[in-house]
Amino acid sequence: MIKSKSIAVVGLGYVGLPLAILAAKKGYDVVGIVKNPQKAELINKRISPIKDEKLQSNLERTNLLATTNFDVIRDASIIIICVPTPVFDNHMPDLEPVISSSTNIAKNLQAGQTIILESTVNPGVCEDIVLPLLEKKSGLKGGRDFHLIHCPERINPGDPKWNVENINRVIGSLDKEGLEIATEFYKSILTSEIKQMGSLKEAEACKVVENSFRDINIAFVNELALSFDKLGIDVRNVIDGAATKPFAFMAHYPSCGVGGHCIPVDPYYLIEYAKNKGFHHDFLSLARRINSAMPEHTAQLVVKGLNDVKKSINGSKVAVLGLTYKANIDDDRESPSYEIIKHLEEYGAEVVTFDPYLLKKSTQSSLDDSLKGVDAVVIATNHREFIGMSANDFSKRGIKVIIDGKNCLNKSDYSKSNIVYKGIGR
Ligand code: SAJ
Repeated sequence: MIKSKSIAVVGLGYVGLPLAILAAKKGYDVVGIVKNPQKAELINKRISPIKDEKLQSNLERTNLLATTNFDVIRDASIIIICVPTPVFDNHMPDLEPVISSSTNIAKNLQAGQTIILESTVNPGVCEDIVLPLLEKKSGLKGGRDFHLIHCPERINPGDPKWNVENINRVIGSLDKEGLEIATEFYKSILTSEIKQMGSLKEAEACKVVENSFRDINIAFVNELALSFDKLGIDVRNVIDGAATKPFAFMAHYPSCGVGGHCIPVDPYYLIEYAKNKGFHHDFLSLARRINSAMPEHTAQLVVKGLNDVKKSINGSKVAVLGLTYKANIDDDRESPSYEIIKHLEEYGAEVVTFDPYLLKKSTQSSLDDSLKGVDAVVIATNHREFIGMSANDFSKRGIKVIIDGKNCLNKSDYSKSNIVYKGIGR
């Protein structure tokens, strides 16, 4: 049984804030712990640090409090860790946020409390890293004095259908009572299904498997795109054709790269952990190599496109439209756009950028300004503001080359114009 209605959420980002607000809406007394005092102040003033209308309106209607002080967890019956788990440049998992949160929690841990880790980690992190930290710093015994749970987050930024309340969840636990407590908690705030896993490791493995599945499927169609470019076949049409098969096919689409804090990151958690245990994930590693090479492939398409109109990339001006990693959101973590820009500048191009969801990082303040005097345009993110752009929108500005990094433009409109159009595999 849950001991009281008081909950603490460590980390109020894309994962923690929606969860904290939902628990508060469902009648829990929720306190959020953040590193940044300005962020705490914003939330306490009922201002969401994440641009999301629903989140903002829900925050205004709850009693969620934010603080930078870990002492508050002493009064919580359930403490949920929702901190980021990035990877270093060498693709090794960076567990520092999980380790420092666990250490701060351990200093305040009370007998009878339940700790839930929602952050994405490789199998083994809960038992081999978090549990020893909690026990050592608190002097308490996991499974006896406190419960340790893993319930991997499945937040999907910007998704109009799936949200923190209706996405099914899996739960793994160190002990049976903990599993029941966590199940009771999630059932009290979610409308979705809750699946109890056989162990912490099984729950940890679910998340990295889900996202590795997506990464390899994207790599599959990215390789098809490179092949079909040579074969003169439109890969997008073929995928749409294959997708008419009502079973045993799941459409994924090639693009200029795989960004975000999940898909390009999570496979490395499994790759590195398995490597330490003596198994090499050749297939997952190959998928990562294919997807990581797409930004350079896209930059090469710009070179070829300019070459088709007898221009050199060196000294040309190129507009990269879109800096975020996916459409209609303001998140640019691991965005392929930055890799594309890096390659173009290495080739000697002058690059200007515009992203209506990330004006502060754009070099130009408007779409019109970003297209002035450019020789080529790369659509790097399929924002709603870009996908309807016609060939005339570009040709009237004297732009001769369009690289459609998300295959989101109407290709037939361009093939009738004197613009060189190149998509990814089409
Ligand atoms: N991408 C492709 N081709 C595709 C799908 C995606 O190139 O067919 C690219 C996107 O452009 C983006 C990256 O991959 O750069 C990631 O896209 P994503 O749609 O997977 O978006 P994410 O990173 O927000 O992934 C989340 C994940 N959710 C969780 O981890 C809880 C993922 O598991 C979901 O499958 C995904 O949302 C989703 O389906 O939208």
